[in-house]
Amino acid sequence: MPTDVVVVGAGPAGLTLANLLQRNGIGCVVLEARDRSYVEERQRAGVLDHFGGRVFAEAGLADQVLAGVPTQTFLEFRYEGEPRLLDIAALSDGRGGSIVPQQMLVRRLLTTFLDEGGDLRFNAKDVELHSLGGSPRVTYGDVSLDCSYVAGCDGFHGVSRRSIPEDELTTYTFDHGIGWYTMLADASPPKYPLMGIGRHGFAAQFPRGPVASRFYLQYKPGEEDPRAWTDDEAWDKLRLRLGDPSLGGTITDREVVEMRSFVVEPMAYEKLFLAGDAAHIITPMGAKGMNLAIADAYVLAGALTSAVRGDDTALRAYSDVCLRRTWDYQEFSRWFTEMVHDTSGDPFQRRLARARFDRLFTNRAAGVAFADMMAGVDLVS
Ligand code: RFL
Repeated sequence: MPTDVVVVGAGPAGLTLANLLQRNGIGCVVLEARDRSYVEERQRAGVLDHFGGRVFAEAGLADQVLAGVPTQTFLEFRYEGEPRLLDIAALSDGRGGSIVPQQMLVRRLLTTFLDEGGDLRFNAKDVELHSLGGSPRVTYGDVSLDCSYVAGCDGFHGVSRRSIPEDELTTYTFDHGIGWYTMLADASPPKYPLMGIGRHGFAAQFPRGPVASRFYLQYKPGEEDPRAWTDDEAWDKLRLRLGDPSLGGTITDREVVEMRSFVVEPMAYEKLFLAGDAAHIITPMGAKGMNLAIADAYVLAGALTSAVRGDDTALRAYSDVCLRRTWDYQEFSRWFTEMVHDTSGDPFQRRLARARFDRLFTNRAAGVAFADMMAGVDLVS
């Protein structure tokens, strides 16, 4: 039996799309390369912005997805240890985000989709896309699925983007020249997402559920190797940069994060549409990676629904609409990165970054513009 849409990948993009299509009565099959426990346990992002929350509320999924999650109101910065609170909710007319660990969001979306009769196939190995310009067919193992459209939601390393002829795509990449080392720890979460800025380098502590925190430490690529740091050394750096001598706990996961950005244009080829990390990677500054994936899925769900019902106008505009938001967020993330990292070591640049930071607290319009980007932008309306 042919289906309307084959969704490749069951991360935030694929699962958001699948749930929205299912709610709209559009047939879809989700193919996921990994097993269920891997997908449900992969810990990454932690903030759902206000726009992302609205996507689920509009679809009638608020109870399933957002129940019991705390609202993000303040951001705390410590500049050379001195605390400054930015009231994101007040500066954005109450459009605060929610603290939602990515694995919790994924688990809830997955359960909702399956409980409502969704077709999700784990361990779908060696997915291949065929006849994208005609009647698309997706194969894995000895299974073959005919469909009208394919949604490539399989992340940066997935098969979807690689199925597009190279000369059809323009790729933009940017290396931010900074190293980030991230650790998950059994350590009480901070009251508010916390960032330390100063001459010793950037550090951050973000809540990841009631008893865990994700930490970030800036390092100098080429000069330092954080993988050689002992946990005690990492804690010393975190205590210094975050101005909190009481920090400590068991580190359960360590990872080097590539501080790079990537965008591919267009986000569509024939009947294949890319969403989320398959089309763009953004640095974690500003917490927009998962939110961009959800925003793409929201636009794509509406466009595919109209196309299946006979009007493909929105589908033809899909890539342009999503790229506008993508570049807007890339610019914000870069701007934020420059403000909180001492990348150049140049004293003049450091003073510029300080001026940019101070303006958020002394100039309401600057604070409002920042909070607006944190809340997420609905470029469609
Ligand atoms: P995902 O989450 O990578 O999901 C893709 C899914 O596709 C599957 N897959 C395939 N399935 C079938 N066939 C294939 N050939 C396949 N190849 C892959 C994979 O198994 C997977 O299940 O992409 P998606 O849905 O686009 O979601 C994107 C987000 O996951 C990502 O942007 C964020 O996690 C980025 N990110 C952060 N974003 C934020 O908004 N705030 C943060 O604080 C934040 N912190 C982070 C992050 C990413 C991190 N890492 C590890 C890259 C922290 C880290 C450490």
